[in-house]
Amino acid sequence: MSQDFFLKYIIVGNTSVGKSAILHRFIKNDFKSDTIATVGVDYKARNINVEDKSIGLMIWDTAGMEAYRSFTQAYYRSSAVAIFVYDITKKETFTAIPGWIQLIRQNCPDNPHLVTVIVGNKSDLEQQRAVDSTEGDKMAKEHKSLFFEASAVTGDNIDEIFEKAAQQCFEKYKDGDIDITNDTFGFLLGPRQLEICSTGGETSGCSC
Ligand SMILES: Nc1nc2c(ncn2[C@@H]2O[C@H](COP(=O)(O)OP(=O)(O)OP(=O)(O)O)[C@@H](O)[C@H]2O)c(=O)[nH]1
Ligand SMILES: [Mg+2]
Repeated sequence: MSQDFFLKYIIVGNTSVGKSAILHRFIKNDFKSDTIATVGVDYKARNINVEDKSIGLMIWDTAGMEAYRSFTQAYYRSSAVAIFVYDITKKETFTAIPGWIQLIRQNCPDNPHLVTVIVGNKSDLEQQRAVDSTEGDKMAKEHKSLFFEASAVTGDNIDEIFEKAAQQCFEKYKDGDIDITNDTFGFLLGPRQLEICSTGGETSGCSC
């Protein structure tokens, strides 16, 4: 399949909040209960459609374990979207989110248009809930982030996390906020758009 655009996503948050399970659900529409902690980083890709465009999502899943922190930071740069995950049953994973946001912003200083999403995962464990959804919503508003409660087990809201973020990126692009020639925005032209640009055809939304 030929994409119009590529977007770079990064997923961060404390260990065991379910980052890899969320990505596995998004890519395979499946849940694996026997996952092991991510070592360093993992990478996966999937195409989605936004309006009439085909967008290739390039998604980096990082290890939450402190020991890998200096290694994973190298992957934060040039992201279009940062997804911050906490576990609704573990308060400390939620209070850690502002620190994660600060860390990502420090590493993407040249991208004021970074799209951020806060995700409260494990919404299937309602009986063990330790973070109210209104707290998550409030934090997201404070950080101008999208907010979802989701579950990698049931699949609830998983596609929405990735799709809404892509839609927001595309809106910024259409508004002229994204310089496509500057890779710090995490937004690249795909083969289909490159072809259109080079043949001088329809250039709607194209900045070349
Ligand atoms: N009940 C429930 N368990 C989940 C969910 N998502 C993940 N888990 C479980 O939580 C544990 C940790 O999941 P991972 O996806 O490995 O967590 P991670 O955030 O990638 O952890 P690191 O790679 O160490 O940073 C595993 O036992 C998963 O089966 C969910 O939505 N609901
Ligand atoms: Mg992981």
